[in-house]
Amino acid sequence: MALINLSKREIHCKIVYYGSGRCGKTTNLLYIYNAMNNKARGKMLTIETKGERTLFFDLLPLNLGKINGFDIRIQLYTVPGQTIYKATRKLVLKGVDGLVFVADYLKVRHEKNIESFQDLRRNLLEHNLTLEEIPIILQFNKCDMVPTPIPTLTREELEIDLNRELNTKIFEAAATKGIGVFETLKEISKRTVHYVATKHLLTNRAVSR
Ligand SMILES: Nc1nc2c(ncn2[C@@H]2O[C@H](COP(=O)(O)OP(=O)(O)O)[C@@H](O)[C@H]2O)c(=O)[nH]1
Ligand SMILES: [Mg+2]
Repeated sequence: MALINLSKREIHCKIVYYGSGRCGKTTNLLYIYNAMNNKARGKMLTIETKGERTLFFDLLPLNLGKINGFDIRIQLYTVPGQTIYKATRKLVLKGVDGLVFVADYLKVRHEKNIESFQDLRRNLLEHNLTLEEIPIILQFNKCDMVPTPIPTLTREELEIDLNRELNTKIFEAAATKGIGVFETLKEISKRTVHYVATKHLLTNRAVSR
């Protein structure tokens, strides 16, 4: 999906927010959309049907300004978390350049977090990709729920479930309040642009539109 246009000096990358249903992926994108000015953001496209559940996916194009004279254009996607939308999740991952795995602090989502992570690994493999090669960071969302009367997981539990093999950077977030949202976006954008540019240099092949 990554596209480096040398004549227009543009780099386009695709970042996917992955995670179980209701963990807060759409809330991240909505916060970013609302916080950015019209120049930097494109139209946020959400295809949804019943209530607030994402039954298809969200797409938010962003213009992150210039790095080394190149315009950085990023497309943020979310996947529908519910188990039955496996085909859509696989489709959304096509051409992914960077990943944010959003985990939910709620204890009731313990198994769902793990299932979603395994689902991500499997779906990437179907595109001949692995978690080891694509830039990925973790976001532990709903930290505002810790501690509340509602049972939550601890950071250590989430780390054991999700970061033993990855060993990547973790951002605590409360997406509804915007806590950690831009920190997450900044880090994954940085890693993704670096990955895309390095891959491009290695193959030394520019794709023009
Ligand atoms: N308390 C709290 N609720 C959140 C947070 N992030 C999302 N939610 C709520 O969780 C529900 C599901 O969020 P949504 O973004 O639609 O989840 P998605 O299925 O991953 O896209 C919504 O009611 C959100 O308001 C958070 O950080 N804290
Ligand atoms: Mg959603």
